Amino acid sequence: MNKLIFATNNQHKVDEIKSVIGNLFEVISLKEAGIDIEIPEPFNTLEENAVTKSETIYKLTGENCFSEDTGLEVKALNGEPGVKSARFAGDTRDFTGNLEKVLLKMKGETNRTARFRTVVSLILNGEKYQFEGICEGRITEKAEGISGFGYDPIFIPNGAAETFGNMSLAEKNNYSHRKKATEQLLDFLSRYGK
Ligand code: ITT
Repeated sequence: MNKLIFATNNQHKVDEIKSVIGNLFEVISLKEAGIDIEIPEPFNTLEENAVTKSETIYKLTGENCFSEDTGLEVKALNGEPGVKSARFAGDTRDFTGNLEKVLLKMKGETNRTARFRTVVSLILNGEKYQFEGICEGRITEKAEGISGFGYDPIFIPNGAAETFGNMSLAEKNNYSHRKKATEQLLDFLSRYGK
């Protein structure tokens, strides 16, 4: 039970989640497990895509595992890019193209409210569990900073003056959707079986 495979191909997510879990559990990325597959994310909700990712790896390995699906939900864009966050500007999954598309669609828009939402899907001893983490904030007028990944340079979390792109990983963790979802996962794991 101490070992968990993290069903992701995104190394930034691995770094962020390992920074929260520390050595409480051994988190093994797909790369570290020697698994090289692209897991499809065909659904219209973060919840369904997250479950698909964890189920795929559970069927393959029979090991306890978890996955997460994250979306940037922009109010003035009716929740877009949302579940399409990875491929907003096309199938090349280009981080810069994606954030430029958001900035373009938000040009002149005064309501810049947005949030990141992370859904974690855990499969533990064959049972499925789900956790959620939300970070409210706003979209900037232009990209700022080079830290993090994805939409980090265009998102300022509530209570901060800088974008995630201008924060260290530790600073991002003070606000992060992923940190909040991972804390719920940790809380569940620490109580499991007691
Ligand atoms: P998986 O292998 O885990 O599926 P992925 O990169 O495809 O990795 P998602 O399907 O969850 O991940 O796609 C979400 C996209 O949203 C991701 O590629 C980033 O562009 C963006 N994103 C996710 N979390 C983010 C964060 O904390 N900060 C900025 N952008 C983020």
